[in-house]
Amino acid sequence: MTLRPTPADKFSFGLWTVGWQARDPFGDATRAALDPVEAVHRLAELGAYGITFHDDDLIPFGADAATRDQHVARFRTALDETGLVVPMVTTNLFTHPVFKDGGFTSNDRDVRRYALRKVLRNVDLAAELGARTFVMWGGREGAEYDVAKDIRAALDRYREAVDLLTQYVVDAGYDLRFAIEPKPNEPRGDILLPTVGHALAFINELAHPELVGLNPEVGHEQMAGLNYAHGIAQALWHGKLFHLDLNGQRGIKYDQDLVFGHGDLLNAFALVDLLENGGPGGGPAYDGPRHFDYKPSRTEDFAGVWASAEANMRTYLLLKERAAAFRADPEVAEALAVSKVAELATPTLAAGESCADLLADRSAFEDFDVDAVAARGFGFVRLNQLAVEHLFGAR
Ligand code: 3MF
Ligand code: MG
Ligand code: MG
Repeated sequence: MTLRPTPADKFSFGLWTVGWQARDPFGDATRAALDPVEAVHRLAELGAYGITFHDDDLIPFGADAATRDQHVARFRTALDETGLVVPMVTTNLFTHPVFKDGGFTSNDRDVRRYALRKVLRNVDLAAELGARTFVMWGGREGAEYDVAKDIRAALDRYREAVDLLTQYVVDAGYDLRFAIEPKPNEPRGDILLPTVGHALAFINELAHPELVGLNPEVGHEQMAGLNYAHGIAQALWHGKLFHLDLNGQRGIKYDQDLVFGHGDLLNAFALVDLLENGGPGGGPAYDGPRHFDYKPSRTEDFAGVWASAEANMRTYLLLKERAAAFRADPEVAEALAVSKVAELATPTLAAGESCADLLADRSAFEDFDVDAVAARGFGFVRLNQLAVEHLFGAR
């Protein structure tokens, strides 16, 4: 087993992750600013394949055109030197105070128009750098006070914004799709499109639903008490897993952004098993970037930043190796059969069988031995223990 990541593993990081200066609501920064060029070089050395950014991570907010071009040019040079790619770009519509009531859904129409202009400019940059996914995390699209936000009007404005952006991409001929990143709260008291399910339903109401999918984040679903691996499975089922944000979260509390696997490790195991082995014929179910959106903890110096970046990738590779061992174990195969896991893929009615046929089938009801079947155990605990033991490396 090699735990040395290579570009073939498709690991990517946000500039804002390793570049986080660790300012929090209670304390000042504990680290100096990180030059994006250095981030590119260090991540490439560690074996990552991609780097992603918000416009403001790369180009300081409000920079003039010449300064903007300089920042982009330096960054491009670093990409060329290292071979790192930019699979995804996103827009910061949350830091500047002008966005305090949101971007696309601010009550103030002038702010909404400004937000659209900021995103449109960034869409051009994304296309220029060859990104295929444009993430939209609406962190400030929400409210603290129920009476202060007309939620139906806000959803109308959200849809108006996404429809305008998808039409822009179609008209420009860009090979770019949008991915909505749900989050239940933080920084707003309540954020619009709080979970994978809400976002999936919203996409159905759009003018170009085929251009819009999801970027689900581990911690965001877990902050709502939801099962991330289940959310990812449903996103895959809808054909909407365009991108994903991997990190760690321990329970329903503030957004922790821990290293991937440093939260619910068993769910991370199930997730990697799904991504790597859940596709047709047991291959990968997802071939996009394995993108880490974590924060090197505030306690860490720069050595700790790079150690934590590496930890995300090592954990992923370890889980991938453990999931392969789980799938290859004959005792697991036997336990899966006892648990009838594969039987769920068999349609409940036979091919060509009608509802009338089902009604006429006495074995399905009149002669069905309810008590005998009810008494049968499924053996799920034994199966899960096998997963735990593989996760420990005990098998
Ligand atoms: C916040 C997030 C965001 C998004 C980012 C990408 C700052 O909890 O996860 O990170 O991932 O805006 O669009
Ligand atoms: Mg997050
Ligand atoms: Mg994120």
